[in-house]
Amino acid sequence: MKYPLEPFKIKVVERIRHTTREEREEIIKEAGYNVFNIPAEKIHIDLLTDSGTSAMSDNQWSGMMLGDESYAGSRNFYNFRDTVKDIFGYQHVIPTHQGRVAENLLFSTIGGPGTYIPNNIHFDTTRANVQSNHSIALDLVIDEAYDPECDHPFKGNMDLDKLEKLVQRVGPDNIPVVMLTITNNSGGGQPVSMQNIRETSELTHRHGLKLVFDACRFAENAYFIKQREAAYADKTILAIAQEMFSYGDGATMSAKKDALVNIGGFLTLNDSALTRQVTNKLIMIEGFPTYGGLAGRDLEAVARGLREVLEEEYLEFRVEQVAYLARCLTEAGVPILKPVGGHAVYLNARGILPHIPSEQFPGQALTVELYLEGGIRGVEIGSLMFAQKDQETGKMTYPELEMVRLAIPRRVYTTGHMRYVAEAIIRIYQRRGEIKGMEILEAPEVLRHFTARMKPLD
Ligand code: P71
Repeated sequence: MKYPLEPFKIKVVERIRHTTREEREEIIKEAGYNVFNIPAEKIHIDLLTDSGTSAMSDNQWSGMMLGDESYAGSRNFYNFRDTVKDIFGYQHVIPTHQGRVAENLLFSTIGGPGTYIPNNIHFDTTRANVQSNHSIALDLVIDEAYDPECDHPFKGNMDLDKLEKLVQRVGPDNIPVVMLTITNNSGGGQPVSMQNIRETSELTHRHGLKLVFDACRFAENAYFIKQREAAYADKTILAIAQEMFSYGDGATMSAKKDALVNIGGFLTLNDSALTRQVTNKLIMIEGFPTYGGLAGRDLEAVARGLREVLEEEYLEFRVEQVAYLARCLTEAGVPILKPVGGHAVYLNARGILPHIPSEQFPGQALTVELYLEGGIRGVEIGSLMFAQKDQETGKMTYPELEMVRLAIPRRVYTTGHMRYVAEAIIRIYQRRGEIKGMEILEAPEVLRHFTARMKPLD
């Protein structure tokens, strides 16, 4: 089995503290069986998210010492802006402190009652920002995305038929923007092909609509295009990224993913009038347009991270490390979402725990077991996160997939850590029949997975 070799060596280390199984039983109970409530020091391998958890390079850290903390016109802003413009190619660059603020600025400006925002699949913060601005959020990904066994190379693709039908049904005037999430996180970190981006762009622009990327993991998407789409095998990642973005009109970005930083984001747009509206809001909620809620040093780290993420050796290891964990699991028969995504392995909780129905949160039950078995923190992406009352009918709807995501932080864990994670999961899989469902004790209506308190069923 190919053993991915880290293309970096370690200059600074961070201690991991061990807990015993008995300690973990106490800790998870106190946390209301919700891993968001566990102090990070009580976690052995933290795969809750790949967001904001990257290890920065010596190059990024040294850039932080060059932070210019001027209120207006910091030199780091210009470096940040020029880097974003070089890769994304849009006219205006609006810094924010994370991705969801870019979403909020966009949807609070263009959304509203009677409007529809299609996406391949909205990520939960995007959906929440769309819905709280009274627009209807629609997921129009290809059907293959919902079949965890289907090995389609570009399972993040937009279904052009569904998009065309939506435009016919509600009319282009009621679709302020078409979104495309690259890679498609909620569908398993699956890429969108260049062909699909091009065709989505053609359809969108034919109706006079705008295409905006949710670009958090754009470099991973570009790497998959290089691997899987013949015409791109010899192109650089930068050239592929530039071509992807050339088909759109803007992007929201959480720099906490593919900009290899711990905090940061931006909105980048071609539309000058929209940019003016958004910038006025930015000043009210984030800060002056040359820092947008970030320190000058943070902007420098983003600029440098955006260059580093385009390095092919980095991306090869990144994708191979995730694939290695997936291979260890599939060889032991553990059902996972196929094909493996760019930033995470998604355990197929419905496949692992077929005896637990959606109303009893199989994904959450598995998440709890991961913590108990190995001190591993994953995140449920299933009924706890996504079950909701249908906006039009009021009926409770459950997501098609019940998954547990093991998101791999960038440049943080070694392949040895991946082996440890695989072994713990395989042990759980061997005793899967004993695992019971969960019930909610208390939870808010929106984004309930963050704060819900649960308990295992007897
Ligand atoms: C992820 C996150 C961060 C997260 C969010 C909610 C619960 C747990 C973890 C954030 C995304 C994302 C996409 C496609 C926008 C955001 C928001 N993902 N779009 O996957 O994946 O970015 O966190 O910087 O606001 O763990 P933000």
